[in-house]
Amino acid sequence: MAAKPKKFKFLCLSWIQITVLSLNTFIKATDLTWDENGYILYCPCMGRFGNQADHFLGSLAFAKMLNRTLAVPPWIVYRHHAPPYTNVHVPYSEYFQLQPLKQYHRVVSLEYFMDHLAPTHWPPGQRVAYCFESAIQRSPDKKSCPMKEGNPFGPFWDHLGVEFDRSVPFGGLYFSSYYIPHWIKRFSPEEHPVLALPGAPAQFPVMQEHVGLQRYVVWAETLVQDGEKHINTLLSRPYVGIHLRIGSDWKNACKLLESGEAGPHFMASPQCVGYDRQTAVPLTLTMCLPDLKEILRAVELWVKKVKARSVYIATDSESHSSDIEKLFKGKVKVVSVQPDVAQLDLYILGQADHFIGNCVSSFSAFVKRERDIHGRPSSFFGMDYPVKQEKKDEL
Ligand code: GFB
Repeated sequence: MAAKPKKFKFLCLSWIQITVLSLNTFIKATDLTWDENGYILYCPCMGRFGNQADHFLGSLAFAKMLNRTLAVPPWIVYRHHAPPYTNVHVPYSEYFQLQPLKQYHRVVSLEYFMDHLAPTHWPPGQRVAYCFESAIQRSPDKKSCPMKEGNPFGPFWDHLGVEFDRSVPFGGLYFSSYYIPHWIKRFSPEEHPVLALPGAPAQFPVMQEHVGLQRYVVWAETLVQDGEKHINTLLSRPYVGIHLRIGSDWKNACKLLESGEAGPHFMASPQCVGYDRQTAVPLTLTMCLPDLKEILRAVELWVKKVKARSVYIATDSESHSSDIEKLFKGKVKVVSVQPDVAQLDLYILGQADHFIGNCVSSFSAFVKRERDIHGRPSSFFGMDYPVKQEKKDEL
């Protein structure tokens, strides 16, 4: 066969190079592709991790209902009692994987949005804030959304380098599915491509139909490794994991129950008393703030039931580990790590053979949801058998 002329070889090579080059540009371009359906940005400005997680599930559902991409915010961690003595903004992907969320809906991390999309599509000068009219009334100038008033609002947007140029108030709209057509009519993506909100577009606690979205919240590999290392080295299975929410802020919160100011639905309590207000069982003070007697009772019950060889205690204050050790006369190993990163406690509780949580705490609620997804049993202090929730379809 005759050898191919040099010119032909050169042409072939150039064609391959051009194809590779344009393929590269294409891949980069899709990475950076702007979603014409618009975006939702929000500050997870209410409460600590458990509260923020509840809000995150609702916000994810809201973004899907509006068919806008959710810019997943970092977690706000309040490190005021330990270095760096300030708010820390932890990227979502440090605790959880971003990819599994995409099975449910389109997401980008807020950091990615700011670095790669905002410079072109949401540049300084065009940054509009959206908030309830009532919020505007609370702002110092009574004209703009109080996006950066106080902590954690100011530090959050400062961390992202965002100043707002204009405000658009809204009234008569809420974040439930009923209002979706109104949202779409009022805020088209053409005119309002980026809806930046001062708080999560969601209810607290998470609505029953969004509880199942927890399945898309999948631990980051490094956290899994760390958690598994702790479980394998410190605990013997079966183990019972318990969450003691008994610190001073919690004692104050539970006082509202004593005074009768709170009904059965108080913070995260629908998770155990039932979501339906008509049929919800009463919420007792013991369920909110178990005393040592109740803690020992419940631990003894479940250790016996599951024939546990160890107990893992996660706590926001004292662990009561010596009381629990005494209860089992040293025959059951009792462990409390009190880690610097609270998520390690959440992981270890999530993996326990049985979990005893605090019904009112959203920190416990995170664990309960994750365990439900994987069919692992949970109970609560003051309630050994939580009310069976009617299964609701998520979107
Ligand atoms: O998670 P969270 O919203 O649950 O807030 P609640 C409680 C925070 O306290 C957690 C720490 O995010 C942790 O930082 N914490 C509580 C724990 N229990 C533990 C534990 O067992 N281990 C570790 N490592 N840390 C709400 C708050 O808390 O309670 C609100 O979000 C408010 O801001 C309200 O304070 C009264 O729903 O329990």
